[in-house]
Amino acid sequence: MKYLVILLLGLPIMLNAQAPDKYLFAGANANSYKGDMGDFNQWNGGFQAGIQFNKKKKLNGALQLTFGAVSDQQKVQESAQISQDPSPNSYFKSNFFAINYEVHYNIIKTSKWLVYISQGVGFIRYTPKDEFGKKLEDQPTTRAEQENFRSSSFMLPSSVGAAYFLANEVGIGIQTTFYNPLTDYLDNISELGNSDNDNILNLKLSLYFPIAFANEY
Ligand SMILES: [Ca+2]
Ligand SMILES: [Ca+2]
Repeated sequence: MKYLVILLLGLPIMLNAQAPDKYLFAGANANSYKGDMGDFNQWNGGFQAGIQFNKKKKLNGALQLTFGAVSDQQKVQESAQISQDPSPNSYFKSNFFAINYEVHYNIIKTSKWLVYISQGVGFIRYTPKDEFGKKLEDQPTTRAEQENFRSSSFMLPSSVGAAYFLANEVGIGIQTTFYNPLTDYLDNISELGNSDNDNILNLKLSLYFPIAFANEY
């Protein structure tokens, strides 16, 4: 009888000690661009939310939505070169929306700490605009003749991240990601620029909340 009482008293603690199968996460991010106009010169904020799966020890999936923006401008000297026709835009700002799935490989996973690297696949939708807020897509003189683009692309985001969990299973995490979009048009410039694709560096801070209700049924 004594052992049964101990077992019954101990059971809820043992159940609680098990890490949640899933977390909901949400937070803020900062984004910088590398491309035909420059390398990581400006930062723009955004926010993200998603679901982090947590069941396996080594490999966990995550699904996330991100809103953000990237921008850059040519230095005055560079844009003051002899005007040519067509001439590429000297400024852009692209608001973007991205959805991606990623697989995390956990380097460290304890009840308190999580350190991982991840590779994902996703989709990004972006809208490059000039300094007056007008869409560059609608301004053909900023690109080579007959050069058009789609304002959406696949991406292959690569990340490294870490999270710390409190006793109540709420966590705080940071993640650094290169989006690796399969496009050169985040800045509206491709043929009049260099041959590399554009990229986005995304730094994010998220709070994690256990999704517990799934286990109660
Ligand atoms: Ca570009
Ligand atoms: Ca390029």
